[in-house]
Amino acid sequence: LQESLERAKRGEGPSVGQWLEFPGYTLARTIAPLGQDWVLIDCEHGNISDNDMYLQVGAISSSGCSPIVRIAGSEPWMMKRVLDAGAHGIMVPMCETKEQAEAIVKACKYPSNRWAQGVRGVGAMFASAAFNQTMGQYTLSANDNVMICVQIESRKAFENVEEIANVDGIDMLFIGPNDLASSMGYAGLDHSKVPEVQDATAQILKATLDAGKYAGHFALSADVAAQRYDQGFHFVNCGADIVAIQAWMCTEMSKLQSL
Ligand code: 3PY
Repeated sequence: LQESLERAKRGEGPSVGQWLEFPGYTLARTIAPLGQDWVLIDCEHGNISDNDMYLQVGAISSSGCSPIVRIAGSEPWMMKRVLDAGAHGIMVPMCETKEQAEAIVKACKYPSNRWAQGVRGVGAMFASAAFNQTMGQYTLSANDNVMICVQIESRKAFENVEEIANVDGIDMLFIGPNDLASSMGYAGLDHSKVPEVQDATAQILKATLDAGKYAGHFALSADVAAQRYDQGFHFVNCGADIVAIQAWMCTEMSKLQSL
């Protein structure tokens, strides 16, 4: 994950991922070796339980790909579960203030000199395997190795984005364009055609880059992902499992129905 982000920062190609809304070890095992840098397990909107998340994190990491988990809210216990499962990165939705961002960092870091405020509990029995490390190695290095990403996806977050971007320990700001548009009064519309949303997107990107952080943007196709990369975003997905399955099945079915 780290390597792909650095590559993207050098302008040598995006950090690319897949997005899972469905549960299942078998699904994760099938997707993980396809060549992307990471696979995101969506526990916010997907049909993915805590147990499914554990199994998918293991399946993805054992294929040499980075599991990233989006949690449902910003409760510290949710972050603890995901980190202890072995996620290489955590995505927290709806971060709107500097204080929330600081609380997220605190929950994700073990107490140490640099992170004296960290409160993460020690118990990474499963996480170490996901990093190919002993438990001791994992515990010593997790503060530096686990990517912390917050989503900027509301008008309030946009207004506070410079402060959020400058919170120490936040590695990435990721725009959720559907929620951002919705919060600006454009729910359900094509956000890419709404100037107010696109202006906000450009300003969020600038604040993120000015703070030296990684920038991510949600995308439902490789074409959109490529446009976002060209715009300056480092980290992009190229669709989602449910979207791909529905699109492929509809296309194939309609060929037969049109006979
Ligand atoms: C959004 O588009 O709002 C997201 O969070 C992506 O799922």
